Amino acid sequence: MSVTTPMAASSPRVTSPGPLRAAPGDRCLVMGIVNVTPDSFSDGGRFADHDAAVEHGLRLVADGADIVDVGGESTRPGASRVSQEEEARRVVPVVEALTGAGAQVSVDTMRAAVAAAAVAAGAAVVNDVSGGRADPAMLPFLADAGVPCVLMHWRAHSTTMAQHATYDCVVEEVRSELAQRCEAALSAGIRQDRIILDPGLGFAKTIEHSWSVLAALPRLLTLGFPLLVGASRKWFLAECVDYAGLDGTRPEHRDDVSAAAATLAAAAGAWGVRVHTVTPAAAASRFVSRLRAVAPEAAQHSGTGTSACGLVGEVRRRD
Ligand code: PMM
Repeated sequence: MSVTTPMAASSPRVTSPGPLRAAPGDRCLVMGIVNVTPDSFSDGGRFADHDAAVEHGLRLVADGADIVDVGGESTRPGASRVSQEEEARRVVPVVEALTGAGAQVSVDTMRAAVAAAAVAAGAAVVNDVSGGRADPAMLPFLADAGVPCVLMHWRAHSTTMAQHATYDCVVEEVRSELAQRCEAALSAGIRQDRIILDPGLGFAKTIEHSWSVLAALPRLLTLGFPLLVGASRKWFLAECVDYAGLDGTRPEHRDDVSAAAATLAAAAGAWGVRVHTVTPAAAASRFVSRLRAVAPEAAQHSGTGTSACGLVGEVRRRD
């Protein structure tokens, strides 16, 4: 693959993309989740109704969310797709109401048409879990609209993604496939400073894969792009929840360990964390930011950003 100018793990944090309102002091941004779905793994059905979704989004902002991520299609393993019309019907009015109330909103969609409607309704970011792979119209739309976008590591739709959880070295393959998505985005005309990457924890990954990727965030940061990390309530965290009578099989019982993951991600230098319960992540973000103020290197990984499997691919920076 192509030449690179990788960001050294000890260099300054990659900052907020384009026109997005950064978290003050450039601390790790907290993205609160609003799933306007009947079937998401963690909160399916709770906010499927418009008013409940808007109320929840505003609650997340009051709790300290810097941005609210509104999605209308479940991506839990095995989930089937909803129609474009139904997805737009679920998300667009919620995006409109939340932006109207002053919230900064991202739209979680793999469809360019839904993204376009949400951006027209005020969304400031498009969060495409397929990294532009599910809909060929997505990258050209993003280039044209100029909105910041999250490109997540993704191999297949939810119905079949478990079959794609095969890697020789998960960290290097995720890194290389993210680099390829960056190349595709840049070739489509998306500005470099509009791109945010996400390793896609739990997507086409076994429990062990997700742990390995979470442990290697500094390596992924060497691609030189802001990184969003979505560990919140995911199944791979369940094994840590064996205390205080909590039940790890229940997603809402995974909030404490999700907060631990958010702290780790912020300390590694992630641009943002995507979470269901905002207050502990807001605290983690501020904690790491305060620590970084006295010792920038202490709050950031000081390793080399290399991994045992060696280098697979790089992104050509277009400065
Ligand atoms: N995870 C889910 C949905 N959207 N978007 C990004 N960028 N990263 C993620 O890890 C991610 C996502 C699935 O979790 P949910 O159903 O609880 O929202």
